[in-house]
Amino acid sequence: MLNRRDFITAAVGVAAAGGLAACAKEDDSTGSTYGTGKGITLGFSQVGSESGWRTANSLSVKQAAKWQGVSLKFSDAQQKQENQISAIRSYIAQKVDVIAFSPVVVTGWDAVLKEAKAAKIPVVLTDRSVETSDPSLYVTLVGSDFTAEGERAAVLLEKVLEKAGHKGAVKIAQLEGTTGAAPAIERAKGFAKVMKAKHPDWKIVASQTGDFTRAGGKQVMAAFLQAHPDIDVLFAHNDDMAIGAIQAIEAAGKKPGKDILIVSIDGVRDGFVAMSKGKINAIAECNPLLGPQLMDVVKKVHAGESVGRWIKTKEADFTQEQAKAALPKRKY
Ligand code: GYE
Repeated sequence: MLNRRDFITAAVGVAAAGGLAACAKEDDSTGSTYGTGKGITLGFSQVGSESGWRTANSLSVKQAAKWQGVSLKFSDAQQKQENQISAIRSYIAQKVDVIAFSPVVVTGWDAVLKEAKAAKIPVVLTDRSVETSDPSLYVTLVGSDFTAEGERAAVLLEKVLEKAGHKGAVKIAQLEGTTGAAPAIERAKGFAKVMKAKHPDWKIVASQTGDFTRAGGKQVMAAFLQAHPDIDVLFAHNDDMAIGAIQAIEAAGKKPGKDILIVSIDGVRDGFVAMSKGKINAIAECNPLLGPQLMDVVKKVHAGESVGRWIKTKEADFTQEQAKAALPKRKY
């Protein structure tokens, strides 16, 4: 049986898929009605430009705002919380109608969110969540279930190990996302949950942040390989870190996807390319195309309509065979 939240999630997923189809037909359309956001000013504070996922996400937000006629004030915080806090403060000072932001880390937002509340400006979280003692400080979160993504990555690893004919203990290196960020915390948690429940013979022998970047992934993986030359598996919290790690693995004279099996999360184009070359073994998708859903929520919130507390994104899993077939149609 579908509960109400599942039903909404499924409906949103279908709507999002429909949006992509419309996008292909109508060029810059995002699947929502043209111009229906006119008169709304949205202040949006983006995390940064750390990954392929983020590039696709920023573009999706900008295109959806343009299509729906929402006047968008956009700023890039370069992965620094203090930059996001000053961007939000400046949106409050400019009296925007709605504020949306993708919080770089989960903690430390209460003060600025209270300022927004005092100014009666609703706040919508997008992509990442926050930890707060007062849930009334934000209206809703539009984004993925990161714990589920971590669990899906572990289930994909089961299949990858089986296909590779790996027997016995599994030594895993984990490249974590930005320390304190919701996707880093929750993806690690989901993966560990499956490990604990089903795989006493899997062991995380090294785990460190690569800050969701290629450079970080490359540098940390090089250090992992020095300290643990017998690593069997890399679990990377995003494709960009996996791609950086692939360079370090090759530089160490090993074959990524064979000597070291790799599972990551996101499903950006370069991740798909690496997968179709056999260098990444499987990817749990995290959909960055949140713009149309975000604008729909912004319009509702502005109109005083109620929205659910968490509007989830629908995602898929991909193996190497599926990557080859999906690559030509990949949008980001
Ligand atoms: O997986 C990663 C990005 O918050 C879901 O942030 C996002 C993550 C994404 O840097 O590539």
